[in-house]
Amino acid sequence: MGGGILSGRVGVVFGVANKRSIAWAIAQAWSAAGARLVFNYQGERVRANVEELAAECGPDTPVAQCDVSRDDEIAGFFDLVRSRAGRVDLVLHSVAFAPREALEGRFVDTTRQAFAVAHDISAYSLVAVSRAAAPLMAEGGSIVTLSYYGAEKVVPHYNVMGVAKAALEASVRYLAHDLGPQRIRVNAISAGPVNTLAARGISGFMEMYKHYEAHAPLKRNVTLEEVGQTGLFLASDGSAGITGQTIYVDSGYSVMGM
Ligand code: NAD
Ligand code: 0WE
Repeated sequence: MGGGILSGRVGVVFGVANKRSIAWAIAQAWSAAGARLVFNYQGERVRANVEELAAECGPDTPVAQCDVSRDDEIAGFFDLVRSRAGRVDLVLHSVAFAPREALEGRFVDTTRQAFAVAHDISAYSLVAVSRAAAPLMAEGGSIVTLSYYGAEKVVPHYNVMGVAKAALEASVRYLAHDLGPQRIRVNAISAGPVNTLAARGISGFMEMYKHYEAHAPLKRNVTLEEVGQTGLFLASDGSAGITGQTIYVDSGYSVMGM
């Protein structure tokens, strides 16, 4: 991996659950470009999965628990990153959660608790992770998160997740302003629908998938590899002048007015 465009860089990856995770697609692209990686897992349920995938990036790839709703786990995770890698150049935040009921009924019925949980895990966690990573990013670097069109326009049933993604995209801009002087760039990828664990449970997901095929300019859905390659671009010096942005990887769907 000596000659890759990310050789010598250390990347921290939040959000791999299985091989279909968007985080895994981006991690594979980073690893193939020569980055050394550290992975989180959310809890024991996905630990073995993540350990197995991480080993594909190198035999000593560190894997550690980090529930991003817990400040103590974020602190402990970055202690481990410091001891195992000594530095951070890249951070991938590919984490979202809202209670299932909140994605089923009407947005107007969102409870205070569901609103708080969705924003805590899906938006605030980017702020917390960025603050913990920044002291290790002494030579600057790139922070990448994942968003979705429901941040900007109403997508039926996306509900409180759309509001949380709007907060996430605004957080990207404010983080870009704060961390820019340290040469840390912060950007979001707004991906079209991808058939992952987080999407599969959603009723009507297949109809939405077909709707994109019918209406997006490219007349197809995006692939995990395409999202991975944009993640690689945003991590690399090829995007050195880009920060605070939301980049659409959606077959062009978001430009359509009808
Ligand atoms: P996924 O289920 O593979 O990934 C979601 C991840 O979030 C999982 O790894 C899960 O463990 C993690 N997570 C949830 N709560 C957490 C917590 N408290 N602490 C730590 N980790 C936690 O699904 P995905 O589709 O790859 O989702 C990744 C990101 O991509 C999300 O931000 C999602 O909103 C975004 N996204 C997905 C799509 C899509 O259609 N799949 C489209 C656009 C954006
Ligand atoms: O961000 C997402 C989904 C994130 C997500 C998924 C779940 C399912 C299981 C967050 N929380 C939960 N909670 C659960 O209990 N996407 C962009 C995928 C997605 O989800 C939708 C979509 C799309 C696209 C929900 C409704 C409408 C469209």
